[in-house]
Amino acid sequence: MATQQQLEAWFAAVDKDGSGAINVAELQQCLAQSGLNFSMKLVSSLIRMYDTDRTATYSKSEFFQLYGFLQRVQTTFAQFDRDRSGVLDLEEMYQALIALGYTLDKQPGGAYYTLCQSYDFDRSGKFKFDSPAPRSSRSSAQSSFWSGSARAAIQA
Ligand SMILES: [Ca+2]
Ligand SMILES: [Ca+2]
Repeated sequence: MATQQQLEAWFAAVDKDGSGAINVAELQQCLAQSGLNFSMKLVSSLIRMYDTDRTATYSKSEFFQLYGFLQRVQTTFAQFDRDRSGVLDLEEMYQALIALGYTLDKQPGGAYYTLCQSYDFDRSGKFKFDSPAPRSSRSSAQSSFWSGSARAAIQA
């Protein structure tokens, strides 16, 4: 788990204009730097998850909640990665999502496969994640953190 100091530093890094709030463009830029090119619409839905005061931006406390959620996703993924390969196959991914409280339609063409196709960027049928972030340096923590869990979190 990240220290308060690490969280503060991470928030400051994403809040490019130093406004004290993270807007859609700033979050999108942060994701893009980690190789996740999400549309404005998807990034907006990530913001809506914990935007409790409905400002369409993340305050620090809201942003930390998102962080906590993504940590839970990552921990759950690790539990279902039985061979510790850092990769979940479709079935393991499905079980992990159920454990997180998401039941998706697994019929061909249903919500689950639509979701998987949306985030399976290399079309491998497998989902990669890194070990829990943050690590020693801020930039690598940011990158492994997002690339590992954002794609599963974003559909909530
Ligand atoms: Ca800002
Ligand atoms: Ca807000």
